[in-house]
Amino acid sequence: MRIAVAQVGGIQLSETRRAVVGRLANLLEQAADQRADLVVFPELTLTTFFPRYWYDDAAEADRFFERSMPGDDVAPLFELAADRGVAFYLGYAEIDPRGRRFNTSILVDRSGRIVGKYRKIHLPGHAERLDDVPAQHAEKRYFEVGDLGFGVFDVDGVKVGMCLCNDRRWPEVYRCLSLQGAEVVVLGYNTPVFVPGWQEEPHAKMFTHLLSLQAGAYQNSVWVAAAAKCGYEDGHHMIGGSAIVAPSGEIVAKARSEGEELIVADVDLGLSEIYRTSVFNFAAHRRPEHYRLIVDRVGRGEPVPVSFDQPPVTTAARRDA
Ligand code: CDT
Repeated sequence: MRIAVAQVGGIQLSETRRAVVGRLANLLEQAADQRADLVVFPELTLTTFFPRYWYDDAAEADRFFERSMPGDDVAPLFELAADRGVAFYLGYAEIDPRGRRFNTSILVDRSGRIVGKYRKIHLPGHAERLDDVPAQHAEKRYFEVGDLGFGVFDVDGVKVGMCLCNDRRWPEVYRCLSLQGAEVVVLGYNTPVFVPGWQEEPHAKMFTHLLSLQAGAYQNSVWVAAAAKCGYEDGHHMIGGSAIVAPSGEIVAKARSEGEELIVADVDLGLSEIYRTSVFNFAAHRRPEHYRLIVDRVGRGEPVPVSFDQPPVTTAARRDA
């Protein structure tokens, strides 16, 4: 499978959906010209990263959401993908028929059919308005926690798992996907340099982003393809670093800029076997009976007592006595 990651530069508040889709179509054309099978677009690809703004009436943010997929503005992207025979992953804000709001991604196959959906589970940030900060990170206000779990879907015979942005930092995500046989994990992200309460040094943001992708890939014998929306959005800076990572944990392609950029890699699915059949042969080596805490406990707590045989203490003083 040849994968293209379409990194997208900043989208300004004033930019129309139609203009954004034009930019995405341009990237998809480039990917098709390079005979990519699958193109990965970012999280919330169709608009600016709106959770940085506070709207007293949350419904004011509804203009950033899609009520149908594809709607009129996005349909040309589906048509182009079908025309060029390219599958794609796309992140967007979704209002479902029940009126519930999710941070969502879809997988669309090369015939233009939606074959998979994911709703973001690890929503970072806060639900309350914060004072005296240059930007909010109000994902917990605008979205509900996803209700679809971590799914794996067939794209041209390849098992593809999805997640979104902050999910990439959580080892449980890759594990849930690899336990279902995922061969490739695709994700989009918006990682602002400023997030309220996130004390990490600016230089560490790129490091921990790549570290998460690389660890997830290696420890689960999967390929990981991650697409950033990055650069400046109305003065707010977001990191780039879109990357394709092999099951060895090595980065095989990485964006150099913070703007529109396509990176491409030939994903050799056989490479996973090296790890799946040896050090990470799950069936042979995993010990789930010792992992109970992972599902029983959410936050950090007290150590669980461990009982073990203790040999009698024999100090030099006792021996002499
Ligand atoms: N969009 C998103 O999930 N961004 C987060 C910001 C950091 S929250 C501590 C991310 O993980 O990149």
